[in-house]
Amino acid sequence: MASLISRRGLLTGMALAAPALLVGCDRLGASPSFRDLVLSTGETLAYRTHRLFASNTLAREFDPSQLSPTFRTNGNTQPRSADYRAHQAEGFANWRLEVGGLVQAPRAYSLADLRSLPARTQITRHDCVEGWSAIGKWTGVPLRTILDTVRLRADARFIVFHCADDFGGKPYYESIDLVDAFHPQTILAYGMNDGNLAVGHGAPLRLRVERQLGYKQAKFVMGIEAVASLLPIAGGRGGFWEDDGSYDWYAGI
Ligand SMILES: Nc1nc2c(c(=O)[nH]1)N[C@H]1C(S)=C(S)[C@@H](COP(=O)(O)O)O[C@H]1N2
Ligand SMILES: [Mo]
Repeated sequence: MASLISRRGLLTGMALAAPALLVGCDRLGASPSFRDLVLSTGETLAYRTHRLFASNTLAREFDPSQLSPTFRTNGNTQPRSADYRAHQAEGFANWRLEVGGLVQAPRAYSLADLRSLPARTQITRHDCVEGWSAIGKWTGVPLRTILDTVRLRADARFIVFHCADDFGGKPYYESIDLVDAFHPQTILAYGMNDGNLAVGHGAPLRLRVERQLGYKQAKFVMGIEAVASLLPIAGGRGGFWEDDGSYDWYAGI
């Protein structure tokens, strides 16, 4: 959390101090309503700054020699739902990724379907707010390939990832905006470090959204939903930790 705060402090300082950014600053609402903006979902200063100045940048990719010797697991490592465990026992042969919501052609994908689509592999650094990082190699389907197939409706603004696990009965979920959803490095990963994605790391499928922090990298993804607003979902803040009040919805790095 400390790094998040200092990062926000840095961005705030930058935006307020640099004359070149004053126009952006106005647009960001450095005014009496600034506090409201910062506190409302999706309107943090970091989010606005990223979207104004760096929406298409790529996250750094690394060389295979830089892979971390061990990549720890974090958060839930074994969903306890009977449904998930049944799929796990079958090696996910009958598991399906459900893609729906505000799309014109909802559909379900088996793991074989996903593996048959053009894949992307990337070596990136995962940064957890709890203060650790690891470099891993991820292989999967670009999310935009899926979204181009199901065709978003014009009113879709966010993509929500519904996960198989829960904390105290509250399902884990996450969400991103369409800039990140169509970003070339945003993939649905079924492979890690040249092997199958292990259960501890989110099998059969996890999100990699490489310009954001660890908690956005949803594991055990069962469904993807296009929505117009995050407010009607669970606690209305766009993710499990966001609803909990622990972390911000936008975790750009
Ligand atoms: N479904 C689900 N996704 C999750 C979590 C979780 O508990 N459940 N933890 C998050 C956090 S805080 C981190 S740092 C990463 C950990 O991924 P890893 O277990 O592959 O290291 O997954 C993220 N995605
Ligand atoms: Mo994390």
